[in-house]
Amino acid sequence: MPVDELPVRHADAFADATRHPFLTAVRDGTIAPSAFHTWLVQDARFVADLLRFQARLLARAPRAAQEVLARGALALVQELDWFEERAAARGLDLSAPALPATTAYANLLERLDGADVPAALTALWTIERTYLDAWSAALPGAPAYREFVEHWTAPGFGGYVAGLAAAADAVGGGDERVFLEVVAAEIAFWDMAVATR
Ligand code: MP5
Repeated sequence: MPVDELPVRHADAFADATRHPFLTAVRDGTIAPSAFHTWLVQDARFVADLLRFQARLLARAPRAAQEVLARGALALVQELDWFEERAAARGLDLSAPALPATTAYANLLERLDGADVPAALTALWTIERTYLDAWSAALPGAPAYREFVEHWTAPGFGGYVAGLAAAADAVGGGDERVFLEVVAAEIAFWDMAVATR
């Protein structure tokens, strides 16, 4: 099925990943700074893990998917710079150890390295689509966190997610099991940030 049907078909799970209390609190400015900092440090680790997954996917992707994946990989490299700047501005140590949800998500990505290309593209699209919708729910964002909300709600990001959808659909993506696994990992990631306040 087209990947865009997956969040419709699994609306409750998708809502849990995209309407999380973490995001409401970022919108309202009531997020505990320690919870936000936990998220930031762990998300920087996640992005490094995602870059590894995406580079491997690029290496085995069909010709038509190469450009969107290569552009996305460069965006991840630049995002790692951005995380380093944001962490430095807040005095955060990005070398802090991975928490269990981050490790579990990294393990899922490693497993998806071994999945077929349609499944892996569906996973990548799900990763990005959940972030697009999740941060959109936090708009406009409390001033202290606005740069993060703007980062994942910029028009260019929506265009990237649409490009990934086209790439996944072109190879017959839309694997429901993979979608639900990624959505569960996203929920656990938000839960982790809030739980470690
Ligand atoms: C993304 C992210 C989006 N940064 N963190 C999690 C836990 N899920 C999805 O990926 P990107 O590449 O930062 O847009």
